[in-house]
Amino acid sequence: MLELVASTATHCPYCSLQCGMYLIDGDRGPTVAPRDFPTNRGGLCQKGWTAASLLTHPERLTTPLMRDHKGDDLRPVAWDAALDRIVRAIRTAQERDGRDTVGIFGGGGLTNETAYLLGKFAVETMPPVMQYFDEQRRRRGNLTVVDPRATRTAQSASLHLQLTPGSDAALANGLLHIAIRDGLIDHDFIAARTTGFVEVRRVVASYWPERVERLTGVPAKQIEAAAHLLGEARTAMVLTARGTEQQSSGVENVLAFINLALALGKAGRPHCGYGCLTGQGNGQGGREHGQKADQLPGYRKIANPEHRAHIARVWNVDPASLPGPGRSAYELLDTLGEAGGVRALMLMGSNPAVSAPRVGHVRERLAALDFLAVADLFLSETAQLADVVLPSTQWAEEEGTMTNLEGRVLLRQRACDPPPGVWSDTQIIAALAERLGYGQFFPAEPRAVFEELRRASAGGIADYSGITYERIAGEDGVFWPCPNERHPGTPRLFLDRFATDDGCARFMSVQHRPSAEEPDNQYPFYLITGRVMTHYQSGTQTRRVKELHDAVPQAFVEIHPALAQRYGIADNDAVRLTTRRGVAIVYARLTTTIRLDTVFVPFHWGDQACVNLLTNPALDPISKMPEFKVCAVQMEKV
Ligand SMILES: Nc1nc2c(c(=O)[nH]1)N[C@H]1C(S)=C(S)[C@@H](COP(=O)(O)OP(=O)(O)OC[C@H]3O[C@@H](n4cnc5c(=O)[nH]c(N)nc54)[C@H](O)[C@@H]3O)O[C@H]1N2
Ligand SMILES: Nc1nc2c(c(=O)[nH]1)N[C@H]1C(S)=C(S)[C@@H](COP(=O)(O)OP(=O)(O)OC[C@H]3O[C@@H](n4cnc5c(=O)[nH]c(N)nc54)[C@H](O)[C@@H]3O)O[C@H]1N2
Ligand code: SF4
Ligand SMILES: [Mo]
Repeated sequence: MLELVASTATHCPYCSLQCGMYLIDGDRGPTVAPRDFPTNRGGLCQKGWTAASLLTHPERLTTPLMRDHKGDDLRPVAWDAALDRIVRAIRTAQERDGRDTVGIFGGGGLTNETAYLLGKFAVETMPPVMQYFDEQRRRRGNLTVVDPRATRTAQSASLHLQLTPGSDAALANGLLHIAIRDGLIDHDFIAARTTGFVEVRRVVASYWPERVERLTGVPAKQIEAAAHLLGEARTAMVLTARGTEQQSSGVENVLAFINLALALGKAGRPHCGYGCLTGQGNGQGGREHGQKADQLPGYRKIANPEHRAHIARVWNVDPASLPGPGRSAYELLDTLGEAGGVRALMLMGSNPAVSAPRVGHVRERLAALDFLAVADLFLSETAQLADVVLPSTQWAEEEGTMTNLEGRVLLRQRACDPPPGVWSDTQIIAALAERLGYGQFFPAEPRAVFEELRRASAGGIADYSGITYERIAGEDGVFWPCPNERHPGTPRLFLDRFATDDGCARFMSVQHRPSAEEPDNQYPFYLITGRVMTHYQSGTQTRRVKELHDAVPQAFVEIHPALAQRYGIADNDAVRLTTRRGVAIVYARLTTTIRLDTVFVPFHWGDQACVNLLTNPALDPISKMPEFKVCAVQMEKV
């Protein structure tokens, strides 16, 4: 039984808004109530409202599970047996093939304390440290939306540009072309605070409206209207989320939109700027403190000698013992089990058997590992493949901090006891470290971890050294950077200078290039992917909440009725979707809100309904973000 301390002020376990809520003790188990907090002002979405039901869910893992040999069933075992087995597997892989053969893969839902420890664990004893890419949606004000679908957001917008998938950079260049042509740009700002404009102006000169209309499918008149809406607004923000970024040209797409914001002088002052919205509960904090394979705590670079020396001092180790940059998420998954690649993998808070691109291949790679350990709340699709499964505490059962999409550091208080036999992620990491002989470096208490994180981040870009649990609780969160306890925190970055050596923002010229896979005779349509409101990520959690399951019980494909008719497909028909990677079966949902040349499938389901069986793992060359958003598909009625 759960023992609730009382009604406790906490935050939603899911997305990066980190809405404020209370967890309340009730006769029929725990429930939540909304709490006034700057990001949600007392509101919650349906996922937030139902979040407490997972704390007492009957399918919850409450004991470690293990299989002795591949092919055996998972059976309950004691913690000692499970942890010893993991440590043996790590030692075996490292002794035989070197330390690069052990991988760590974390998720963006973990607390700062867990992310920091996990990063240190891998940094210290095993590269490559990993983290999944993540971000978030929140768009307000006089709104222009760029999306191939007329989503609810798009329908509420003043202007919706329903572009061809993968044509974002062309659109941004076209908007800038018009802004220059019609005298909307801010010459003073460009001169005082940026470099590189001349080159970009030369490049966008060839993006005249009629050409951009051909490339993007957006009528030239609408592009002109959007340029004026943005250029004439007193203040404006340009925000991107996964639609623009999860493409093999994602970085260029984002740069093209940043060029636009800079040229209009809509950056480096209040209520203006470019923003990339992180998505997972702690997608922001995770990347600040060590989950990405090229980073160290405080947004430091693993390849920078000064940064390495600072972290090595805090950790009391030789800088040379810190690994070099690791592989990106998909590159790691793609080579699992190969000779010289990762042979033993520890996963915490991530479900790549559903969420990774080209998931059929990823499932094969996971199966090819010598050893896989997974720490999760439920027996996720990935946990089902593991040799050892460890049961972890949920949000309300462990103290810790999260950093939301604003860069505001929040405190998630412990509101109830975990079920007996369930350990927190920090306890698990500390216990493994102890068995590996590094116990003194890995505190299991979140507060002790946070104290060390403060010191490790000191002087970095994401400086947390002035932030304490008490301040966060007393001040509704504190914004980094916050270099000392008297510092108020920094809600706005870049007011005086940008984060470059000379303080000037850089224009970067970008050309449109097509997606890695464009439609052709065999695969005639664009397939785009994304989310629905009532489900979260790989669905491990939300598919188990009755209200959320009932709202959207299964995967579907949005098809324009005119297109569906030609394929003899009616609403709710089973549809077979095929790409060069694989086949998925989902149900038809006919809607006029989608383009005629495009179909859309959300990614929250596993098995044959998993859209990632279809997606293209083509990576952006710089960010290594997979092209989740665009590939070519054919379809037929089953
Ligand atoms: N309900 C719910 N909320 C969530 C999450 C969740 O799983 N469920 N996850 C959280 C996380 S981790 C993240 S990262 C965020 C993601 O937040 P968003 O990025 O807002 O969500 P997505 O649905 O992935 O993609 C957004 C839109 O991109 C569009 N799109 C597809 N192709 C293109 C293209 O070529 N160009 C453009 N411009 N748009 C395109 C899709 O039609 C889709 O509507 O959401 C966070 N919030
Ligand atoms: N086709 C397609 N694929 C996508 C995307 C897309 O738009 N389209 N979006 C991508 C994006 S933006 C993201 S962020 C990823 C998300 O991909 P993942 O991070 O793999 O998805 P999650 O469902 O968040 O996985 C979290 C797992 O950790 C468990 N968990 C939750 N909290 C905790 C905790 O505190 N401790 C532990 N140990 N476990 C916990 C959950 O039960 C769940 O099984 O998916 C990506 N994949
Ligand atoms: S899922 Fe996101 S928007 Fe919904 S309640 Fe939780 S934090 Fe708020
Ligand atoms: Mo994400």
